[in-house]
Amino acid sequence: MDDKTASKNISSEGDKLMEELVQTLPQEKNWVGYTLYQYQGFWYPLVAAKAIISFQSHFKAHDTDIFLITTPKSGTTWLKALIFSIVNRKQFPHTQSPLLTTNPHDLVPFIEVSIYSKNQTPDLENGNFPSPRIFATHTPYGTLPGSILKSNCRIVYLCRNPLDQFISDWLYVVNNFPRNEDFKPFSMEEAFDRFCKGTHAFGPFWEHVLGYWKMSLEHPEKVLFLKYEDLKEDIASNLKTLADFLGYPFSEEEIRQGVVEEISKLCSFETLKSLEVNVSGERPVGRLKNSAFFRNGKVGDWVNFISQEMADRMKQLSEERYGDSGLKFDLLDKKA
Ligand code: PAP
Repeated sequence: MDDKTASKNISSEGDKLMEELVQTLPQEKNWVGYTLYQYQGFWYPLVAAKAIISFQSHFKAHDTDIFLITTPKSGTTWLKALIFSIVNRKQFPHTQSPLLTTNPHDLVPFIEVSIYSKNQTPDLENGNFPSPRIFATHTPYGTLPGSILKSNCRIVYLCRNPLDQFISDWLYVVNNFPRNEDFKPFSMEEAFDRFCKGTHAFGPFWEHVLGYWKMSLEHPEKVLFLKYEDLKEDIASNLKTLADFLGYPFSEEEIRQGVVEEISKLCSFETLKSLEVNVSGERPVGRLKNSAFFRNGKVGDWVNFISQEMADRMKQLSEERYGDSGLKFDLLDKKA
């Protein structure tokens, strides 16, 4: 047997063992009937479960790595664009930015979608990823590989109020993914109930957010905790905070020249949504349109979908779960 065939056999043996392992995990259905698997307290679609177990077992962090970690639908696409622009601004002035022709997900890869989905031990060294390596993931804090926690790499965490996140995720799933034909899909109310109980992809929401919130308080030099609503309210000052945290601060000269405003504008919802690549482009796998990542980008859109009764339930849950942790989301009443 030659080396190539041997390594192929080892890798398919590894895949078989991984599949067997995942099938022993607790299972639930997602909103359109696909199976979610529970690993270390959180629920994942099959591909993500396998990828995250491989990531946790094999990933070796560099001190210069940047991890962009989010709850789904909290503005990952936006943050990918912002971080890419901050780090690469000397190489690509805003008029020549790759963002003008490339979707942010193709510039900053997802650990669970692009890196570990096909290969349990991808080669992330040897110049395959220029330094600093920038990766995105929805992995919860307690499941991160030990080498990320031990290294000096930086983590930027982004989350969003749970009502807007739920609506964004619900619409993304029902509008973009084929239904499992043997399954009667959940109504929005049933899906909401599951979200509140924590059985949704990368849930429970509460524990995901709390894990990174606590780490950002204990290790502010390692974890920067951001909220979508705060970025929306004041992108310029958050962009400066982000650049300082990552070790790429804006100079006085850059600030005078308006570089912060240029990056804010380039990465804004309005600019990215209207670029040709994001209007008509598609993801490399799964026939998902790039436009699926740009819906309306507003704070408080939940009022158009969710009853006051459901919102009250979420508010009460937030108070119970976050207690005196200092973490709070402003969930205004519908009439406000
Ligand atoms: P992902 O977790 O699947 O990667 P993610 O990018 O986190 O998705 O979330 C998409 C949400 O961010 C969408 O919210 P909406 O459904 O409430 O509209 C999307 O519109 C919003 N979004 C995408 N890009 C931007 C941006 N540049 N500025 C503000 N919001 C954005």
